[in-house]
Amino acid sequence: GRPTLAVVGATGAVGTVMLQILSHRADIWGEIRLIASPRSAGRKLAVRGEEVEVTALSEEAFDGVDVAMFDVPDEVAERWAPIAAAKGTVVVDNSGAFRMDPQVPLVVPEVNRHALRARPRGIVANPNCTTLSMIVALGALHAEFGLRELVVSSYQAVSGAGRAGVETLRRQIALVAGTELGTSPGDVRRAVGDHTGPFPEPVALNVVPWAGSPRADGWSSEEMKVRDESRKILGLPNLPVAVTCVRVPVVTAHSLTVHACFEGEVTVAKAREILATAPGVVLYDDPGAGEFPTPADVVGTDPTWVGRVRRALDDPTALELFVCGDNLRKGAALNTAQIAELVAAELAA
Ligand code: 11C
Repeated sequence: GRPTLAVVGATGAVGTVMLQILSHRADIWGEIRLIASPRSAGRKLAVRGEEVEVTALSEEAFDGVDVAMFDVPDEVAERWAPIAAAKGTVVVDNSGAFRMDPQVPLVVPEVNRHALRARPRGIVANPNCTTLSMIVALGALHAEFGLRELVVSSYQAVSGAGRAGVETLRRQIALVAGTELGTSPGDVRRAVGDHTGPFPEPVALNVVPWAGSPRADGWSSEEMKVRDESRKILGLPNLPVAVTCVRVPVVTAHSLTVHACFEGEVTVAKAREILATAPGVVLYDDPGAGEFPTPADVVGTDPTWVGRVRRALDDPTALELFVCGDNLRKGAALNTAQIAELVAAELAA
């Protein structure tokens, strides 16, 4: 029969998008079981046009499950993914718990699909949404030109921090709307008060150069993830990567500016040809006609959008790009679903 899929963390920001995606993609699954914390058990959620009751996370919840897509906090994944895997379920996990485990492949189907085959722990990891928002475009350029160094800055949407991130931005926008705030030091912070949610500073009328938690020497966890995960996905363990992660007042769709250095000289014409034909990438790049991707247009779409392709003025081996992708779709739920579908195809073969 057709494989059974479990969605673990079905009620979260990413889980909600997972259910939408499962309702729109080719219907390859038999049962789709929805699993969440005991707090959400008993709720009914729509998937494939049917109401499905949410089951509480437990060992028995994985009985007969072939593939499970996890979107839960790191510590929940750390505990429960091995339990599911021990029952024979292939786990596709979107937490940070296993991404850098050498026994766990970190997969982006358009870039390193081959890595999926070796999964001795029965777990496959899905990259962080910021890494995913640029890596499909970079993978295509790397395949042709050979990547040598990366310098990136992110412009991250608040939904990367989950429902709480979105609620925080909406509340702050309501507090500053129609005011003259943003004209003297600290006025936005005073208006927003304690309502900074998961962010260290106000995000409305502001940009915040911080995402995640502190790591050594002033780096953030999010910056380390972009560096470590890019290296692993591209198979370039020593790639020099400099990252600055910044939160911006956007609901959904992460953007990045990219300075990518290659092995030899590059041309914009060749780069455009690669990006225009790469699966999963849309080249939208005609600034003279006002055409470049922005989150307002990219949200809700599947591809990685690329614009502003230029050759560095001072280095004929380097390209500058602006990339933009929906952090909840390709950045999380869609890539997870793509991996789960590849696993299902393998199990059927
Ligand atoms: C954000 N990318 O935008 C983060 C959230 O490792 O999957 C996702 C954290 C992760 O805040």
